[in-house]
Amino acid sequence: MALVFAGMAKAEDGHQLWLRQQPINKAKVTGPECIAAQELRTYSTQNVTLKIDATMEQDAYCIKVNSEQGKVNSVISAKNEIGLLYGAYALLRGETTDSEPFYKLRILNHWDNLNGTIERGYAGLSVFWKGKASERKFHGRTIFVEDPDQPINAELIKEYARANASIGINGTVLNNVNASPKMLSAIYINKVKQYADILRPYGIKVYLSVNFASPMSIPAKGFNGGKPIKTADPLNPKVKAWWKAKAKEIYAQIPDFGGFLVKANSEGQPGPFDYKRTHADGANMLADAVKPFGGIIMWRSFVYGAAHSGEDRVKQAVSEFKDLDGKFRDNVILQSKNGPLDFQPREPYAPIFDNIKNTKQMAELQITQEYLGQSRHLTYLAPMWREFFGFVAPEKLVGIAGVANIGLDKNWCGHHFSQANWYAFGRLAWNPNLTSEQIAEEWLGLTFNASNNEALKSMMLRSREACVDYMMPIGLHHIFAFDEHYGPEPDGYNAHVPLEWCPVYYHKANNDSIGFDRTHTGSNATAQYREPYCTLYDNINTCPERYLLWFHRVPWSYQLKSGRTVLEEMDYRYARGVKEVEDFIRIWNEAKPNIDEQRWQEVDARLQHQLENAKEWQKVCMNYFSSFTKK
Ligand code: GCW
Repeated sequence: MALVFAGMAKAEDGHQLWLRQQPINKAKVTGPECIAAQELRTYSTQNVTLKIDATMEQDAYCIKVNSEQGKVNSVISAKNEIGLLYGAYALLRGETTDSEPFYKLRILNHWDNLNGTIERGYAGLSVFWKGKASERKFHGRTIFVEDPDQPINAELIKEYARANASIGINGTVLNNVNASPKMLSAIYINKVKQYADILRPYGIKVYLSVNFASPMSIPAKGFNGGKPIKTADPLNPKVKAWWKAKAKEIYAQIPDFGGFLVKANSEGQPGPFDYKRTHADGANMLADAVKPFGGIIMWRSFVYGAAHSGEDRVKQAVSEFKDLDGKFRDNVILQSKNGPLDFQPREPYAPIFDNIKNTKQMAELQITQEYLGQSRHLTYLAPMWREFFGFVAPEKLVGIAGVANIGLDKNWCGHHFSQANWYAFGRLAWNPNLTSEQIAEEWLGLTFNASNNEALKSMMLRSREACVDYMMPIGLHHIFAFDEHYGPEPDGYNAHVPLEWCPVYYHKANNDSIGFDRTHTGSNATAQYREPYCTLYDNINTCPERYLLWFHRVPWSYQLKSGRTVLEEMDYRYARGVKEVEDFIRIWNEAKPNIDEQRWQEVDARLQHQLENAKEWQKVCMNYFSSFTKK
């Protein structure tokens, strides 16, 4: 018989995320019977009274801890059961303060396809959509097709709901922004309703990404005899009527449906521009359709290659949207990525946040580490998001969206430490003023019982900067291998794809110089920034060196503040990045006695891989860039 010793680390596979408490089942909980009560009864070490206080703000909670004669009795008050639930999770985390969320909209964006695959997903297939393997193959690879007959996995979605509620996330977009029109077909709306029913008690609303041309291929209930129509022109009365009928059809099943997220006229997606209409025409038409039901439209500004094709890509969002500012309905929110290009390890902030003043805005952060080592590198993203909030005041925004890193992998995120990014996203959406350090400490405590392990915390806090160093230091950007966005390909050029997808377009290295001149002598992207940044970035002497090659083109002989030339500085930074990963491995080794076996091994294997990758980046990039100076 196997002996189990008290206190021996139990095997863990990470599926519990940061919710690893063992049931205690001793607490007395009084007040309304709800999920908060169940959670506290199961996991709390103290007795708790739950109180509804209708005067409180939505989602806010108030915790009072009373200790009498060695017995702890807490009181949690909130406006409704959802607020109580947030309070319950806070109490279970050991918080004893009052709190209310900074943002009303704290939304995950899943780039999940109906066939079960996930665009930029690195943790297995979709938790929402299941496909089946088709008989056809593409270059030897299995192709998945939709299979709406597959039942949903209600248990897993309940776990998903609980995890999100525990960090305050209150909305989720269930499908890819590169949206299939089929998402809006009756059979899938029915599935969305099933998800909404599971998520509702956890305070999570569902939203959908929509394909702007949906009216051309999908019927809307009670409209046009069940036939699609021939256009998606937003000013066409039939199109307006189609979307109104579709909204009615959705809300009949999901009365608290959140609304639509739209990627239009970007990377091949249809949109209003196809009919010579503006983004405002498109967004407002949809806004009118969901308005009677309280819905919103999140319209993405990630648009390039449409009306301003050919212009420096980082300028195009402002060019497309600036003149439309103030022309959107009040239930439209413009959703923009934190940087002007595309979720690079480091970008300056996106100047669209400066240029749009009379339209509601949301930031889109990417939790899935598309360009930061995916689920194979340990890269803690809170410092990157906090950096963004240093430029774009949280008050400027009405909400935060995060591109999810969740899949069917046992531990949800592929890398155990990628869970920290999901966690950090939720915590920052609740309170963007929390520090990266606080969040790391909290997460380490809950996930590894290691809240006061300074070394692990420092590893997390240094990891994003290390990634910048070993991938693309001093303002280099987008020098990734085509499509996978994983390894290095600084010489990447392909005549068959848009130039804006090619690494050489971004660094422009030749025998004399390197960098993209985005100052007034070049593309003048600096002019899109508010002061003092406009002047600061435009002038090479004041431009922070972390953005040097993003904004400036310099000769190879250019000396940085360190006294090193550009190439020497690169050499120094790539090496520094590699050394950092070596140090992470050392730290992880030292933590071994305190970490359960399986998770330790899995993280260790990934760290070894990360080190190999970092060395590869160093080698490939240094070989390539030094070749110019040797000619
Ligand atoms: O980051 C790029 C990705 C695409 C993505 C696109 C977008 C969903 O490489 O995969 O498509 O951005 O954000 O729309």
